Amino acid sequence: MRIERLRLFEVGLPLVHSFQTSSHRKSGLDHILVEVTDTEGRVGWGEIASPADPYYCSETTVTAWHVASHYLAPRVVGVDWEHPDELDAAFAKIRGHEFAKAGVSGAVWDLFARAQGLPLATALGGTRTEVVAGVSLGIEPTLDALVEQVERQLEAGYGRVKLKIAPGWDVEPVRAVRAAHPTLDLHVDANGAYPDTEETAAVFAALDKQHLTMLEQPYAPRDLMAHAALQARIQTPVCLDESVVDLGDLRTMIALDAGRVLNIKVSRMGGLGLARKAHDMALEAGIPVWCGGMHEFGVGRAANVAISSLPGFTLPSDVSGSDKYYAHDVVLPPVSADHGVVTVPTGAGLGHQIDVPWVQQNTLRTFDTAA
Ligand code: OSB
Ligand code: MG
Repeated sequence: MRIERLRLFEVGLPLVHSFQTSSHRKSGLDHILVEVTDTEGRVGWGEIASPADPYYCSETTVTAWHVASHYLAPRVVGVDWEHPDELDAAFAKIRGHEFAKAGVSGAVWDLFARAQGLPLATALGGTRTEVVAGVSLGIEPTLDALVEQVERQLEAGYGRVKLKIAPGWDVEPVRAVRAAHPTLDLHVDANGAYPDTEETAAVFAALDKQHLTMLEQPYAPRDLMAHAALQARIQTPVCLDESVVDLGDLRTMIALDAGRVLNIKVSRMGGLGLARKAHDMALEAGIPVWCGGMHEFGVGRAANVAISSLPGFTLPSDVSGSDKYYAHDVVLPPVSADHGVVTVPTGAGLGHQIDVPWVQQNTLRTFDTAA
């Protein structure tokens, strides 16, 4: 196949409920949509879900735009290829910038699946027809507001809740939610906000008594040793997110027993093909995985649903319905969860149409290149 044209659209959408993590608060997001067109006029879409600021990872919307337009587009447009995995090899020459790579290769995967008339999930080797979704709740101003958010999500039918924690907002909120819901599938995510000290060890020892499904990314991303030492001390499985950006990191995690659960984010791993390889390696090592989210618009969200259909994704994924974050998403129909379950689409590619007028109406800038 050969791609003849690649376009980028930086699109801004407001969030229905502002979201606070250990590092910052957001009330709207700008993501970059990628459209590729092949020589036969077939189209594929991907999403670069990079945060605007370098707090989750070192990428930003600005660096992703730069890398996608200057370094990735020239490796895609006018090049003959048989399978999207070939792109990962071409992109490997560029260090890092996983979010930018994931968005561009995601568009190529969508095109590849559509060209074969296959759902993206099937093209990836997915076997599930349904994916169980969980919700991720940000830091709220008060304990009451948090407990109310949890109630609201349980009423919406979700069965797994993840709470963002940060120093000063950890044991108390978890105890409050746990007291209200003794059997809830509950887990916490620190986004690497804790220094590795005796004081924080006491926090994790207290959380270890709360029957959490997992404790996600307590320490700084590169500190695999601190995670391994913690995992040896607590019963709760440690889950790694920011620490694992390539297969080498995953190998280190397994060798050190630095965690017993893996959060696979398509964006963080550099794309669907690499996410699938991480899934295969984790499955082989007996590590259960789930798909994490980056508040994706519908394009990235549909790709997350597709990868979550692979057999090793045995834990609920962050693929809640579009409506949890956006009043009007960029895909039709929007991604929807029914009682916390998302049906894997059976249409070709992502299985959703792009709402092009809505994309254009919310576009902040574009880039266009042709062979
Ligand atoms: O660590 O999972 C994370 C959002 C921004 C940055 C980091 C994370 C998140 C989420 C999003 O938790 C969850 C979702 O998209 O549903
Ligand atoms: Mg996380």
